[in-house]
Amino acid sequence: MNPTLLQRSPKNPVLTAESWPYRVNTVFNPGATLLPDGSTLLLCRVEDHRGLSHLCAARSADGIDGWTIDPEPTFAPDPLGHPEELWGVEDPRITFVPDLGRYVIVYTAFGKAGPGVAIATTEDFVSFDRIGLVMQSDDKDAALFPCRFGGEFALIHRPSNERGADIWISFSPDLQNWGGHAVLLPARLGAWWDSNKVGLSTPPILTDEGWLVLYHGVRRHASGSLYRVGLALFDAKNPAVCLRRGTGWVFGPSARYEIEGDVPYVVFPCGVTLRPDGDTLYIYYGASDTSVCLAVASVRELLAHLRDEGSELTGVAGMHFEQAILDTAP
Ligand code: BMA
Repeated sequence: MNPTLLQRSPKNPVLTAESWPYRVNTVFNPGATLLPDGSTLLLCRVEDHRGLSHLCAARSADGIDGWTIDPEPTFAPDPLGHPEELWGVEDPRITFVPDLGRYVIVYTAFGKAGPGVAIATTEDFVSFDRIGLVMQSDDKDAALFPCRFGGEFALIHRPSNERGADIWISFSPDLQNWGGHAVLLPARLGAWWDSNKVGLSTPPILTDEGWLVLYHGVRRHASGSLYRVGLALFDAKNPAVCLRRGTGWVFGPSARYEIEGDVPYVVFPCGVTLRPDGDTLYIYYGASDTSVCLAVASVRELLAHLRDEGSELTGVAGMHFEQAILDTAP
């Protein structure tokens, strides 16, 4: 792991339960976006003392400190209108879609059937239009691409079952009806850091070399699970094509706030903003399912790292599945 690729902010954790204007248990896994005035909005997952989550917005001029937090939940579960949200809404990813002139929020809706993927849209983070559940359970870790491909929207998500949990891509003409499902990035096997379970971290980032994707890999061990972050690159015009996949993880729990908390040894990015220099990324992550933290990275350096130590992958998602695993073996 290259320790310099993602630099922890000295202000970490940037937001905690103590920052909140009302009583909460934990705040973590925030979606992020830049607003038209250049300020940063985080849509944080807030867990209350029942254990149920809602979303609450925090705004900051520089994306680092001076946060103003909504005085009450910004986006609360609607269990009557949307029973799939009975036990809460979690882990939002935000994509601004210029075509729609709206922010599209993709989140986990947790209901009796299990966690599924739901979509809501907003112009202002004050009023929201729900599209509702788009991927049935078990499915989570989803985000929308900001543009269409051949006229269709594309969604990354992570269905899971007893056989494992791989990252998939699906397409839709209208954000409601989804098809063209294909595996995008399979979990590796055996002892790998990303064996058994992988999931999208932040929404994909468009670079000169393609879509840069941060994803989390989970390694299960005797006393729990270890959540770390790795990189992959996908074709700019056809995001179902994986161009490169990193070998090792680039970020993992080591700071005190990442190894102590409600769920220790978890770093879980859901939000990213590209700073005005066009290279610096502010990556917002949940630490130990307890606080909101910030890590700073350079797109140029992440791409160079993928070139140096990643393996080249060819083939459309869902094809060459076994080959992809062999290709990435050491
Ligand atoms: C995942 C998600 C995340 C959580 C992580 C670690 O499955 O539920 O919300 O941060 O587990 O607990």
